[in-house]
Amino acid sequence: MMAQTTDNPPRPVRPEHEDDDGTVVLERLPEKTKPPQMYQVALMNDDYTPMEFVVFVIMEFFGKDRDTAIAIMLKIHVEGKGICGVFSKDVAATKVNTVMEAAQNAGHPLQAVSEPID
Ligand code: TYC
Repeated sequence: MMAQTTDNPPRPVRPEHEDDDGTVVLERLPEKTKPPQMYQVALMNDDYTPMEFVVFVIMEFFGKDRDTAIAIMLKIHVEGKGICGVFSKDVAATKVNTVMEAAQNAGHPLQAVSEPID
């Protein structure tokens, strides 16, 4: 059995009632497991990171083809921010770390953020 998480607390059990023959019946409501909270990873625009490095990051760490990566990079450049993918909390955090480490190693100020989505 999976461990209970705070996201999916035990569902209430209906008040017990007695059957016709006096048997006590405890009826559990059907389990409804909510899907996990998902996180979008976005890159932020800055004035210094080369466009080609951003394209490389989006292709390498988010699995996008070159045309898609260019489109996302240009959206970030124009609008200030762009979503590169949607992941579970842990995977999103790892993506952010991976991008930030690659940027730092290359000497660029590129920033990545993870944000919960609806
Ligand atoms: N604005 C940067 C430039 O003109 C390019 C850039 C795009 C930087 C996207 C960061 O997330 C970014 N070189």
